[in-house]
Amino acid sequence: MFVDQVTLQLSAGKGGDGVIAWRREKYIPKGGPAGGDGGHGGSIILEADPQVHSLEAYRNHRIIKAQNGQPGGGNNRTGKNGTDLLLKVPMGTLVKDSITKEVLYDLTEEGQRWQICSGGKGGKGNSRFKTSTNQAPFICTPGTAGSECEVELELKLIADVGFVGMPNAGKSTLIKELAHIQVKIAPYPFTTLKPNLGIVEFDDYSRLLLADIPGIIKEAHTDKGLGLAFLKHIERTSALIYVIEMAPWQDRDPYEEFLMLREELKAYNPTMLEKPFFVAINKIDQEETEALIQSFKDRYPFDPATLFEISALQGLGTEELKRAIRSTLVSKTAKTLHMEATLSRS
Ligand SMILES: Nc1nc2c(ncn2[C@@H]2O[C@H](COP(=O)(O)OP(=O)(O)OP(=O)(O)O)[C@@H](O)[C@H]2O)c(=O)[nH]1
Ligand SMILES: [Mg+2]
Repeated sequence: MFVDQVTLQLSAGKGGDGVIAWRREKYIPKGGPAGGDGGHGGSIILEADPQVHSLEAYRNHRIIKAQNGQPGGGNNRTGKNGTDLLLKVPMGTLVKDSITKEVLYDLTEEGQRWQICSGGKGGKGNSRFKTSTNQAPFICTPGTAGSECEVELELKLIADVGFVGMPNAGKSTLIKELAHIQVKIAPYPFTTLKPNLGIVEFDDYSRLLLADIPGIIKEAHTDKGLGLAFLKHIERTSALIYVIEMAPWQDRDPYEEFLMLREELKAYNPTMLEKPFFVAINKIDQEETEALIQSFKDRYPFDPATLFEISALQGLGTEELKRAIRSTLVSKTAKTLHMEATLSRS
């Protein structure tokens, strides 16, 4: 299951208490203090792991506690430290204060770690308090509490190119064609219910990460259809591809649909319109699409070089689109490499 938001209550481990103990050995009367220190409590650390794709692991696991430190022992034995808890999260996980929603941290790079709750310090045993004037101190200190917090984890995928389109436009078919991944495709709307990620590889072996998200309908910003919740997964992409289907028999105007998609994106976040984009006019293999395509082109106010006539199903025009993506987003990004390794395994 794809989970992209969870609220967690986290508590680091408490430090173990220091103890009062005495050295008791034959022939050594008044052996002096021998109480050891408590161990430190375990901390909680978040780590961005490219092999983790959603926050599902935390869906039914919302209260998380790290281990406490053990109390000290006799013979000056220090208590065992509590084990640190390493929580693996997907790359692109934002950590927010659960109440103010302020972003506290953003885990974007592979292996990036953040200690979110620090374990308590171990208390001191009575050995520590021995002085020249107090050879038998009856003092020890308790371990301190570990820090606690309630946070919201929100996943915003970090892909290079995001697909936007109405349901059934052919977005998943396009990601399948470009990235050669198996995704659910069907002739009805809302086939895709969670984002699909795929890697497109170029002739020079560079790669980019693509994200296909569920379809958007008019007034999605008022929560129609699946709403705009999934747009967050293409909010951080470097470029967008609008996938527009040419469907002559449905009495639809593809150009109006394109404008509608842009309006919905704008309602979500106006900066989405500032990203470089391409338009993939899809399903050109169908009959009677010429007039629609021409009418689209006639009204298209942007650079015609950003417009591609394709058939995702038959692989027509997709090479040209691929080349255009490549020239816009040149470098093979580190995150893509990491994702690639993971996706090829899963
Ligand atoms: N003829 C033709 N059919 C296509 C083409 N691309 C996609 N289709 C068909 O259109 C239907 C919908 O395709 P999907 O790829 O599932 O569409 P989607 O945009 O991912 O749809 P949602 O996930 O519901 O938003 C499927 O039956 C595809 O086979 C194309 O280029 N030509
Ligand atoms: Mg789909």
